[in-house]
Parts: sequence; structure tokens; C-alpha cells
Amino acid sequence: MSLPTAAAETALGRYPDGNPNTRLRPLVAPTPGAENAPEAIPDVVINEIFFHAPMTQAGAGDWIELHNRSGGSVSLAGWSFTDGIDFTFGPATTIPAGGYLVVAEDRVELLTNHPSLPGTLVEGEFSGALANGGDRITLSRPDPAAGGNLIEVDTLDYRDQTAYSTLADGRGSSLERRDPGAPSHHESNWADSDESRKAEWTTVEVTGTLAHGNTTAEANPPADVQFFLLGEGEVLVDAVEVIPDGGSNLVTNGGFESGTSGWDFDGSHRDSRVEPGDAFADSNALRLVANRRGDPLANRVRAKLAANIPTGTVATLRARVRWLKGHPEFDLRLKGGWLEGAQTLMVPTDIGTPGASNSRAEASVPPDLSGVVHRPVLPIANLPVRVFAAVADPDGIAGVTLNYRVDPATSFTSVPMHDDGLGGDQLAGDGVFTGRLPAQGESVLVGFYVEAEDGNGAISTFPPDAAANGSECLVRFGEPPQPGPFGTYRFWISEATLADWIATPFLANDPFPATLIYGDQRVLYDGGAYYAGARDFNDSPLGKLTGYDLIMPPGKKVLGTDKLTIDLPSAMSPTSASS
Ligand SMILES: [Ca+2]
Ligand SMILES: [Ca+2]
Ligand SMILES: [Ca+2]
Ligand SMILES: [Ca+2]
Repeated sequence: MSLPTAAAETALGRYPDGNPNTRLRPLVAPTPGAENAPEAIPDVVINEIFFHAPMTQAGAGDWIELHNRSGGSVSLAGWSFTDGIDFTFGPATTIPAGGYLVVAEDRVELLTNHPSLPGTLVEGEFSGALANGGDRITLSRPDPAAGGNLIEVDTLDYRDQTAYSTLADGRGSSLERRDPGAPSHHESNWADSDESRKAEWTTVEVTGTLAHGNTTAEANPPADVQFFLLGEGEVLVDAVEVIPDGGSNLVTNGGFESGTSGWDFDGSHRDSRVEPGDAFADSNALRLVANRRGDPLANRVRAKLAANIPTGTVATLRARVRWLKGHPEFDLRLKGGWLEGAQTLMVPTDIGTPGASNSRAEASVPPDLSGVVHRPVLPIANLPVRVFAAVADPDGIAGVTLNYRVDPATSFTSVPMHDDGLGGDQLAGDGVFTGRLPAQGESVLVGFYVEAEDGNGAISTFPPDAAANGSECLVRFGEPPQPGPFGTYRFWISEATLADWIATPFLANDPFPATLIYGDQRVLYDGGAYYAGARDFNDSPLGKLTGYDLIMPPGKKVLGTDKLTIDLPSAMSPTSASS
């Protein structure tokens, strides 16, 4: 255990009392023999970090924004970073009440990228760098009462990917604190900066002779226009044109003014939709949503052309595209690859909000929900299952609820979760709430999510997008552990997911929602699964024996990887038998 160096007059403790998930931190007041006081939030907090520049800005310097959330000016004379980077503030440095200060690895570059950021708000340059894969940043100050020894003010242990942030990891966002008054160590208090209003429309265009395409009958002559993103992200698309030399546009609804008419959204691009407003022309544009990398086979957007274009002739493909978030490489092509252009879209250089209020700032964030787990991981049929969740909020907890359904029913039953040390709750008042799923018979699947409400009525859930997307944790009753020395990998999916899976083309690489189980102790909710490899012999998860890729939820790894392939021994593999 490592203890933070604290001021002589400060109490160290866990809040809530005895919570096993938290390290010892400064508390508001010492409370010997009584329930711990809430943890103290410092006046000056780490408020925003830029730790991994996107590919369009490769090598750009990192920066850290500090915020003084108090009502008085604070002197930073002699303050230093003691973890993450090396920098000590000069004797004249102050942050006014409610003000900001940015510490840069490269001052000139930061000020060039952010023309409205006053130079007086930028300190630096620091040495060292914030690791792309996650790091600890500690801001410390000299303590006069302890002879000038440095004591911790605020610490942030950031991870490159969490359930609440994936874009700050080199995909065009900074990592912003939502509520300066909520603790740094609440993972849900940190989110990707919103950059969706900053980029301009980019014209993606290619002109050339239709040549070197796929000469099989289905792609010759080319009859479809297709496009996709080369990684996870979102863009707006409008005014799609395919114009043969001397002819007119062959894309009937290229401006999306007739909604999705004529367009298909496949595989990892299937959540794309037409939206009004923010159009390049007229009223509508397509919001292209790529959940994973696209490809020309089954993960793409496509439309039939009004007429075929003879190969060997000259044509122009054109689309207007505006980057919103994530991966910036856009591919526009004709079916069969007869004409194709890939382009990196314009991504804003003024990423984040250095020196200013955060784009994701909120007066009060809902409770932080962590450590959600059910026990036993492999439940015995006809016995209940306990569900645990660590819940914390500086505004207090008004209630925690376990919502469950018995698959395939879609209506949820709500039961309260308790932190009273009774009915299977191990310790009263430790912030770990306990609820109970009623006993179910052999092979019955239960879906659940946890909901927590703070003293202000703000509500959070786990999984985080349970309300928005219906994400849920899954538990299957009556699955015995496998004896023996080999690792066991399971995934559980709902009946609705199974039906969706059976109806989806076999090459799609959009993972289906699944709960993953490694051995009989480790459970990863909100993960995904799909067929391993591009094999045309797959029929359904209930059909022929086949391999699967298991996709871990953001920020989680099993055996050091975020994607596990479970496959058949090669002697059994239909792939090797047929190739
Ligand atoms: Ca339009
Ligand atoms: Ca900011
Ligand atoms: Ca709150
Ligand atoms: Ca408890």
C-alpha cells in the first residue's frame, strides 16, 4: 500500500468507510472512532489533460490544465508535479478565483493551435511526457508546517480507455473533468471533450478511368457507390455524387433529402442515420456511425447507381464530409474497386478547452458506479445470485436499484440494493451496495443493470449506456465450472441478440453485445463477440462448431489483450480442411 504524503493537520482515510476500492486520501475532517467524513476535494484540481494527439497532429505536445474552483486566488509558488511530468511553478504564479492555468510541453505549439488562448494562462515547458497508455499525475505543494516538504494536492490516475472515455486516446479529444467538485479518482468524472462543432466540411473527390476492378459478374460493370470509415468514429456525409464524364449524377438520393431511401448501412456502419440540420446542402445529412473499422465487403454504406457505368470510361466520385469524432480516414469507391479514393478528413487543431471551462462540465455529476459484479460468477440453478456495486457521490446517495429481467421478457423488475451489512451485504456503510437476483432454473438467462441516484436527483447506470442503448449485464444460471487445467472462456448473449446475429451477414465485424467469463471468477459485462475470421461456413451460433473473437469492454483486458480469439484446434478446423 502506498500512502500519499499529506499535510500534518489532515486526516487520511477511506470514504466511504472501509471501501476496498479506494486508496487512503485526505478527508474533510478527522473522525476517530466515527464514520469517516467525505474526502476533501482540493481548491486547485487537475481539470483537463491532452495526453495522446490524433494521427493528424502526430507528435503534438501534451498539456495539463489546472482549475481553481475556490472563491479566492491561490498562489502556486513552489508547487510541482511529482508524478507524470517534471515541472515546478515560479514564485509569482497564481490562479485567480474560478481561473485556469495550462502547463505545456510545447508552449508555442499550444498557443499556435489555440489562437484564442491568452499566453498569460500558459506555463511551461515541462519535461517528461504523459504516457499514451495511461499514467499517474500528481500535483504537490510545499507544506510550511512540515518544513517545506511537498505534500499531495491532487492525483489523477488516468487510463487510455474507460467505459466513459475512448476518444482522448489519440482519436481527437482531450480528457476533461466533468465536475471539479467531484473526486479525480471517480472514473465517471472524466469524459472525452466534445469536438463535433469545430471541423469544416472536407470535399472527398477522385476522378479517373474505371480500371483494374473486380471482373466477376456481380461487380462488373460497377453498380454501387460505397463509403466507410477506416476506424471507429462519426462523420457527416452529404452531396454524394457519381458523375460519368459528360454525364449527370447517378446517385438518386445523394443529398439524403429523401431520408435513407436507396441507402443500406451494413455491419459496423449499421447505426448510421439521416439527420436534419448541419447539412452541407439543403436540410439533411447522413450521420455516418462506424462502431469499428469499415471495409468494402460487409461494413459500409452503399447505394445502387441509377445506371451502370461502362468500365474503361472516366468518372468522378465526390462527397462532402465533416469530421465529428474518432478516426479521420474516409474511403469512397465504386463496387469492385473500379475507382476509389481514400482521404484523411480535416480534424480541428484546437482540440480541447485549454484555459477555459470544459465542454463536458456539469454542476453536479451523478454517482460514480464501479466494481459491479455478480457472485457466484457461474451461478448454481435454483439459488439466488448477489450483485455488488461500489457507489460514491459527494452529494450523497439517495438510492441504488437493481433492475433485472428474465430473458426473453423485456420488462424489468426493480429491487433496492442495500449497504446495511444485512442480507448478504458484507460491510455496512462501506459504499458497496448489495442486491439479490432471485433463483432461476437451469439455463435461464437474466439481464440486469444497476441504477444509482444522488442527493440532487442525478441518476447514473451501469452499464453506462443502459438507458440510451439498452446495454445490460447477463447472468446464466446452472453453468458448472469445467474441471481440469485448461482455461475456460464463455460468452452469454440474449435471445434478441441471437436473432439479430442469425439475421446479420457473416462477414460483419460489429460485435454483438455479450457478457464474457474467464474461468469461474472473472466477468466482463458489456463486451462483444462475433465469428473469428471471414468464413462462409458459419451459419449461426447454434449451428456448426466455429471460432469466435471476444471483444473486451473499453479499458479491460484478459490475458493482456483486448481481443481474444477462441478457435478450434487446426485438425478440427473446417478452414484448414477446405484450403
Ligand atoms: Ca443534404
Ligand atoms: Ca478546459
Ligand atoms: Ca452528484
Ligand atoms: Ca456494503
